[in-house]
Amino acid sequence: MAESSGRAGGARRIFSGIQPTGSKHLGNYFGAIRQYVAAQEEGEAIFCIVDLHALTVPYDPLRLRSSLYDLAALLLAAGLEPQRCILFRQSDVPEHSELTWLLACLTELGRLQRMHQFRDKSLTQRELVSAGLLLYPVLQAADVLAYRAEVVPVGEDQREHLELMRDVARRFNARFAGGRQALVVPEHRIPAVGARIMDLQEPTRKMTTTGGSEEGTIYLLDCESAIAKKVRRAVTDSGHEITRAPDKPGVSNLIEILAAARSCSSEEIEAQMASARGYGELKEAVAAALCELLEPIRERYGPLRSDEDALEEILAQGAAKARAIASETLADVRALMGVGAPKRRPSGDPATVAQ
Ligand code: AQP
Repeated sequence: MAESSGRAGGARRIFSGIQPTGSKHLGNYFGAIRQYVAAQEEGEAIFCIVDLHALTVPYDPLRLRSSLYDLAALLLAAGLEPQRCILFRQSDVPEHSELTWLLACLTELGRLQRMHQFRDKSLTQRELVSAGLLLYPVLQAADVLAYRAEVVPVGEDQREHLELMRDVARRFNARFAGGRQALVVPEHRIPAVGARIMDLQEPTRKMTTTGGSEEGTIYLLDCESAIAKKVRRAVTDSGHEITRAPDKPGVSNLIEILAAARSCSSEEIEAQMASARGYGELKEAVAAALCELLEPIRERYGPLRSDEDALEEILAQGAAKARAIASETLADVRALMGVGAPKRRPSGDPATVAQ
């Protein structure tokens, strides 16, 4: 049975998924996309545009297709390189859906009902609250476990889902594999800075694709003047000291954003800003750093987005490579769970079932 320990060269496998919903924002970039780009240096990097997850909230089928291309082009513009990673569309690899069902049969209903994301979204969603929304974390577990990935780069909001997937993998291994790591129990990787970027207008809630304010959300493709305007209008707090504190969520968020943009710690930003004349200077520094960071992504995006055939080709090649890995895991999972015809050794001895 293929397991991560037997991987050629011992390279770590890194996997993450991202939804093709709406326009991607600064939180997605610092929490996830930037980590994806760095992961290409480190090991076998696999990234999935999770269109099946996007069906769990109200959506328009035509818009979904075009958002998928938007996101594929954005990921490439941000630095993913098809020669150095596998980039694919979730629905092109049917093993994700099959594994979801198999793992759903190992997941407690009550735990899914208590998940924060399910509770929040089912309360605010005006249209159908589907069983798909409840099963969202199981599909996410299937995404990662199908690749026996060791590391999952995500933002802070995904911590609870990662814990569930780890527990599902452990339960599978205990119940069906005699405690062996037939499914790898993955580690999450949450960045030290930028793991939870907050809305600029409501700095006590996270920057988000759905339900956030337009003015409080910096999109990765915002032009320089839009970035400057949003940062200038960001809600700050009373006082004038540029330090983080629980009663200063607005300033704390701006410090965190600047630290993430400059790839340093928030303490360093506080030290650099110690002699600043006030919040205006902090905002100027944030706007300048974001414009510098995002300009090259915006420039690369246009030409990439305009060639949908090329994007399809990249996704198709990625899906073929992804499927080769996921189908091996599925064959093992099916065999261990007693599903389908028994796997037989190629020697032809019909009495011997391979596991
Ligand atoms: N505010 C954030 N700060 C840091 N990381 C964040 N992420 C999301 N928001 C923040 C991380 O981005 C990755 C992709 O998340 P997704 O696939 O859920 O995409 P999304 O729908 O665009 O994410 P949102 O904004 O959180 O949308 P909602 O809440 O509307 O569904 C993940 O790794 C996530 O942690």
